Parts: sequence; structure tokens; C-alpha cells
Amino acid sequence: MSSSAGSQRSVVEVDAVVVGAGFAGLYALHKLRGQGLSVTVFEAAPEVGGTWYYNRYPGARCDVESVDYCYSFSTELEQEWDWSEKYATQAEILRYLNWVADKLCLRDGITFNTRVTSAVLDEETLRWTVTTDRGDVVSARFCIMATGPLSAALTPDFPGLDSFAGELCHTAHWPHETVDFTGKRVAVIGTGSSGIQSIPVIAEQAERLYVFQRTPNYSVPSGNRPLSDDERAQIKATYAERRRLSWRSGGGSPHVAHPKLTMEATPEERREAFEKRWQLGGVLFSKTFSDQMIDMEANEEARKFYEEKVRAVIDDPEVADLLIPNDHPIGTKRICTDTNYFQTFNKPHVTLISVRKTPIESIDATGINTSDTHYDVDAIVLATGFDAMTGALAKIDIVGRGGQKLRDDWTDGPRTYLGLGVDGFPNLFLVSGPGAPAVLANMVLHAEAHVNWIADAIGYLDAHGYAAMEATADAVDNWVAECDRRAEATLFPKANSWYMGANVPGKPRGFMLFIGGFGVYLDICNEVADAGYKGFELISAP
Ligand code: N01
Repeated sequence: MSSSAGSQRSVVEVDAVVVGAGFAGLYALHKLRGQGLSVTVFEAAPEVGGTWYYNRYPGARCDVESVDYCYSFSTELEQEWDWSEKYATQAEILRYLNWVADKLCLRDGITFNTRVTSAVLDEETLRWTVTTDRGDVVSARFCIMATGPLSAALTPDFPGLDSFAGELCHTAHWPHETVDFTGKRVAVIGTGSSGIQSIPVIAEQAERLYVFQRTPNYSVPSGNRPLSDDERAQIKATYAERRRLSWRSGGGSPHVAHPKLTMEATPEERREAFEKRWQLGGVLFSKTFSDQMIDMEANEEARKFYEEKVRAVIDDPEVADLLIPNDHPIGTKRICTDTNYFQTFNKPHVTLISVRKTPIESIDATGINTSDTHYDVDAIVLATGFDAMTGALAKIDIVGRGGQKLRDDWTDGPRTYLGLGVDGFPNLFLVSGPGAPAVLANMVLHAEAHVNWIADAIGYLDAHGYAAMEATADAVDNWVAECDRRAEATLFPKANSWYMGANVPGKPRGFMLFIGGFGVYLDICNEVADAGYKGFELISAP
């Protein structure tokens, strides 16, 4: 790292700036440092953790098994850390990330409490000038956006929201002090993964709970439980094989679908397979059979099984009608995982309100006004999700060739090559960006794969005397078309999901991810690298 005096502020020179200190940013720091690069990480929060720092709402857990949702690059880390439950709590994941940061001595490379406001390319030198809200100015050859696909929280524009006099919390910015709902009347707006995890826990405390649901969601019991010493030892003894399966899988965990297609299986085989997957719990229910997300008839079999299971635990059939989705195929929005979510609506102090039937019209000092009722509440919880995939990037002024801004380039939807690079933005790398499998895969392995690819690419540039690499416009066009083509062959576009940008008013509609599977995607990335970074222009020093 070196420093040069600018006209007003001193400019620090580094090889790479990394934005964000979550799973991706921490590994990027470790990996690039190991390669001899000088690296500065900026993190808006006061601690490491990214999404796991902010999303500390009651009941917050990961829906990927703990033993899979952790770094694989170090056998030592794998062997030393003991996960206590099948699905880790937010607090345990945050402890893990802090432990990793200490163990790998990462903290001195991170500037906390500092938000990157702009990254501007100097076309002459091909360097990026990165500025922050604390006045830092850093010049870097590489700019790596580890900003997270689900980090820009979404607060709907309810008229009067600011006038609410009670406690207002967003699940994605949960206060650090304990929020005690005991004896309180609480409203939760939103029934995605965050709402569905928090509602049963809030219901245990609250005197009255009103759940405002717009779209019913599919949720499968997580089947969470403590891991025994024997299980942990067994997993540690076979980690290498578990990871091998994960790297080759569709979603980055060692799941294997039933060997038959849904309708090839007999009704008994189908039922047995769904039941087995149901008992295992969680989001992988949508992958019980490999064709569930491409064949409507197959999907309908899974949906019928699901409906039977859920109806069986809800006392009031009219409430069940409201809670069971009928507007999108199962799995086309991320399946939620829960502990006693549907049973919560059997409690006399919990009321479900469909805002499709009676929309929220306004919020005032004392509560929520729907089209037919005023709900007096002491606290409102917004579980209203994120401006996914593009939101965090759009908050930063990322300015490439010819003064073009990334957010302007993406007004009709994000356009990348492999979810890693963008034409007009040399040496700017996205980690888990749009056009990658990203949130469709285990995000820890996905982040590792991207960081490894970026580190290799940087090594290649240096070994061959290049200054920079830049995705070509053709490569971007072809990749966007490839992602669209693959998405159209599935059922995913049928849902108004955040995958489609449908949850953000005015956001262009389009499937923002590569749906072809994690293992397939990694093969493509490796082929691109092996072919001398096909689709990227390699640029000599100016
Ligand atoms: O957000 P969401 P989330 N009026 O967008 C509703 C990951 N995650 O934070 O469906 C009324 O899914 C909205 O309604 P609708 C995971 O990938 C993982 O829950 O748009 N309601 C919806 O019900 C997940 O998919 C874990 O009609 C409004 C809810 O708010 C992703 O993050 C845990 C509204 C938002 O649901 C996002 O999950 C948590 C309005 N104006 C999150 N606006 C685990 O690992 C929005 N809604 C378990």
C-alpha cells in the first residue's frame, strides 16, 4: 500500500479494494493477500458479517445446513469449528465469521463504519478511484464488489409510515438491543423467509399479533435439531466427499434428487420420496425430483403433497385457504423454512390479514389502516424484503468508460458476463452478481468460487503482462441471452418473485440469475479461464 498526495486529500494506492466484509469480502481479503496483493476492504457496519450482521431478527437462521454453509477452503477451519445445530442461528454464524476473521488476522485489512459512495474508472491509467462517506480516497487496480445480493432492505412507501409512534423495526436492520414484545400488540408485514421465521417467535411474546400477508408462501418445516458429537465427528471425517458432491451439485449442497422423473415414479414411490424429503426438512423439498421446476405436472404433484401436509396442521380451513399459495408453482419463489409457522395461526391471539382482500391504505401514529379496519398496535415489524441482486450496487456511483454509470446501464435489467464482469468496467468484478447462480446456490461456496476465479484471473493478467480485463459487449449479450433462455425453460418466470425483480415497484421484470445449476456454471467459468479468459478483452498496460 502506498500513499500519494492529491490536491486536497491524500490518495491511498492499493492493488485491490473490496466492498463488503461478509462471507465473500472476508475470503477475498484472505485470498488476495495470500497472492501478495495489497487489499483494502470497506465495510459499512462496525463488524464483519454482512447479511449476518444486520439480519438479527427473532428466529433468524440460515436455510442451508450449517455444515455446508461455511468455508471449505481451509481444512483447519472445517475441522476446528463445531456447529451446534443442523441450521445455524444468525448469532452462531456471526460468531463463526468473527472467529474466522480473528484466526486469519483479517481485521487490520478492513475499514469499518465506512460506506463506499463511488468507484470511478480513470480510463488513462485503468485504475479505480474509490471514495467513501468518511472521506477516504483510494486508488485501486481492481475493484471487487462483495456487496451481497440481499443487502439493500426494502421499505414500502406506506403513506404515514413516518408518523407511527410505536416501535418500528425492519427484519434486515434489526436493533442490537433486545426487542421485547411481551404484553404488546404487534403487526408483522410480509410473509417471506424473514417473516415466516420471525412470526412464531414474536407470537410467543406478543399479547396480540396481526400478520399482514400479501402473497401466501410455500414453507416447509426446517427439521432443525441439535447436532450430536457423533454426527459432527462423522461429518468431519467425510467432509471432503460432502464438499465434492456440493461442488458438483445444482445448488451447492450435497443433495441428490430421486433417480426417476416425477411422473416416471409410481404414486407410491412419489409419495415416499416427498415424505422422506419432507422429514429431512427445508428448502430442498423443491428438488425432490429433478424435473419439479421445469415440468408443471411434476410441480403439481409436489404442490398437492405440500397442501395436504399444511392443511393438516391448520385448524381453521378458511385460514388454511388464505395461507396456501395458489398463484405460483411451488419453488418458483424461494421456499421458506420454518418452525411451527402454520401452527402459529391456531393461536387465539394471532390474526392473519390478507392485504390482497383488504389493502394497507395508510399508517398513522397508533397503527395500520386497511381498507376496512384500523389495527391499533404498539410495534410494527417490516419483513418486506430486499431490492435483490442490484439494489446494493445501485447505491454506489460506479462509473466506467465514457462516464457511463452501472446503474444507468442496467435500467432495463442487469447485464453481466458470468455474473462476474461488465463491459465498459475493466477490472471491476462482481461477487455473486446478477447472471450467476448466486442465491440459487449455497452462497458460501458460491462466494469462494467467484473469489478463486477472480484471484486466478488477476494472477493470469500479471503472469502475462496485462493491465486489465474487460468483458466484451458480445460476451455480455450472449450471456444475458443464455440466462434468459435457460430461465424460460423453467417454471421460475411464472412467479412474481424477487428473482424476477417483481417485488420492487418499477423494477424491470426479468429472471436475474443463471438457473443452469452450480456445477454446470462452475464448468463454464473454468472453460472461460482455460481458454485464456474467452469473452474478456485482455488489455495491455496503457
Ligand atoms: O423477503 P421476501 P425476505 N405490502 O421478499 C411482502 C433470504 N433469506 O426478507 O410476496 C405488503 O421474500 C412480500 O409480499 P409479496 C431468502 O433467499 C433467507 O423474507 O411481494 N406486503 C413478502 O411477503 C429469501 O427469499 C433466510 O406479495 C409486502 C415479504 O414482504 C430472501 O432472503 C431468511 C409489501 C417480503 O418477502 C428474502 O426474504 C431470511 C407491501 N408493500 C431471508 N412489500 C434463511 O436463510 C413487500 N411485502 C432462512
